[in-house]
Amino acid sequence: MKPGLLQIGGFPPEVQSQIDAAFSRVHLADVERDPSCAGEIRAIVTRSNLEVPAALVERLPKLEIIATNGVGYDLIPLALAARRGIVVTNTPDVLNAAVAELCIGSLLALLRQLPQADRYVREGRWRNANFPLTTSLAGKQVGIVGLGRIGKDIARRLEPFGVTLAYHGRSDQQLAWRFEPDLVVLARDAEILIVAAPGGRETARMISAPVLDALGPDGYLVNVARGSLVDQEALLAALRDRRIAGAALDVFDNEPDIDARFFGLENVLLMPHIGSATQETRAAMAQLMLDNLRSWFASGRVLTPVK
Ligand code: 8YV
Repeated sequence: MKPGLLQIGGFPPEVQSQIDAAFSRVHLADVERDPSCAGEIRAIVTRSNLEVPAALVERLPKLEIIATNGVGYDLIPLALAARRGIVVTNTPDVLNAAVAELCIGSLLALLRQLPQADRYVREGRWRNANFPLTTSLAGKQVGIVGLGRIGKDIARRLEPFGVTLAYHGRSDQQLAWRFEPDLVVLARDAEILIVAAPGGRETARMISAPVLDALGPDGYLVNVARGSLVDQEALLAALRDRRIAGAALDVFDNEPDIDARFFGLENVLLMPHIGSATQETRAAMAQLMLDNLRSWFASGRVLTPVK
C-alpha cells in the first residue's frame, strides 16, 4: 500500500505524476471533508512560500516527514516537528545560482532602469527626447545582509563588477569581504543593500526605518529573501518620499496580494517571487524533494534534512 501524503500547493504535471506514483495523495480540502483520512497521512509535501500550520501537524498522528520544495523553512513549525520526531527536509544549494542571477539581474535592471527603457522605446518616445541618465553598478559599495549559501553566491558573482563588498550576519566568517556587526553602519556605508538572509522570527523586520534612513537617498535596496525581513510600511514611506533611491523586490508581505501602494511607485522594480523560478532550477528542486521522500520511505534516511 502506498504511504498517505498530504500535498499543500500545486506542482507541475511531471512532478505530480511522480508524487502520485509513490504516494496516496490527499489535499487539505480532503482532510477537512473527511477527518478520518488524517490518520493515514505519513508525509507532507509543500512549497516554501506556503504555510504548514502547526494545528494541521497536530491533527496528523502518523506524520513522519515534511518535505518542502524550497530552501526556506520559516513557514514550517520546526519546534513542533522536532518534539514529535518528524523529519523536515528542504532543497538547499540547487537554487543558489538562480536566486543570485535574479538578484544581480534585478539590481542592474533597477540601476539602469531597464523596464522604463523598454517602455520608452515601445511608446515611441525615443525620437523626441533622450532617455535620462541612470546609475552604474561599477565602483559601488554593496552591503549583503545574510552571507549564507545564496549570499555568498551573490557576492562571488558581484565581485567582477568592480564593487566593494561588506556583509552583516550572525557571525564574522573571516572572509575576504568586510564583516560589519552593526546593520545600520552597513547600510550607512552601502549604496546598495542586498537582503539574502532567511526569514523567521530572528530576522523579522530587521530592515527597519533606521536602516533605510542609513541607506539614504542615493541608496538602493534589493530583497530576494523574504518580505518578513523588511518593515514594509517604512519601505513604502521611504520609497514614496525618496528617502531611498529605489528598490528591487522579489518578496513581500502577504504574497501574492501585495500592498497596492507599490504599484504607484516608479522607483521600485516588482517581481512575483521568481528567485528560483527557472526550468532547470525548479526541476532540480523537485528532484531533491522527491529524493528526500523516496529515501525516507526506503531507508529511513534523508539527503538534506533541516537541522
Ligand atoms: C519558492 C523559495 O517560493 O526556496 C524558497 O525558499 O522561496 C522559493 O524557491 C517556492 O518554494 C518554490 O516552490
